[in-house]
Amino acid sequence: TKLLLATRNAKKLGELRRILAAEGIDGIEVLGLADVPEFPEAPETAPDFEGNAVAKARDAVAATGLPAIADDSGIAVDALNGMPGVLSARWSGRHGDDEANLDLVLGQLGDVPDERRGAQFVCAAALVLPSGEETLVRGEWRGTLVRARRGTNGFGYDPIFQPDGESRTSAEMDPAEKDAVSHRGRALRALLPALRELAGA
Ligand code: ITT
Repeated sequence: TKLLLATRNAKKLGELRRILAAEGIDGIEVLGLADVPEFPEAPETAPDFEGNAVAKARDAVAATGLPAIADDSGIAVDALNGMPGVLSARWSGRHGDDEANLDLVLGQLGDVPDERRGAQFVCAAALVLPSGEETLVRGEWRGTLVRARRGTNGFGYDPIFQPDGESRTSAEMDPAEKDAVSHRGRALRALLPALRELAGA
């Protein structure tokens, strides 16, 4: 069985592949968008992560005929009323410019005190099958935003996100450590029953 990971974000694709590989689902060949003919990018217009994840996965299935997983994710900052949220990838106005997006959030937070620097990563993941069957899951990861970048692992907002109970940022954690507790790891592991069913089908 083939399974398409429908993301144009290379770092996100890497994490999705790694998380699935760690779970060792036999009988599923995992593909990225580079392995299928090009198709236009679905506009992300839903007000929530779930709506965007389902829309991206449905588009990928419609374009390729393959089962697909899409992930819509981002960081919701308490002191910014949950923003940038679904706009995390393009908060600065430049889609995928992690540095500019992170700088803008840090600037907007200013010197808000530590106790009001709470934030959570959110990942909605949708598995859509050519039959139309859909499974939608969500993972969250709470922490606080530190004042200056630390670490070089991960991507996006990882250098300023310090998970609750951690003294390191998620960019200072080993990839496998991040996957074990991250929003994306949690969401993908919630898809495992549906994926095992797909593998056995
Ligand atoms: P696709 O829609 O093609 O998958 P995208 O990068 O546009 O790629 P999203 O709209 O879901 O994807 O935006 C996700 C953004 O949220 C991402 O660009 C990061 O800025 C942030 N983000 C999500 N997960 C993250 C993580 O694990 N660590 C750091 N930042 C993360």
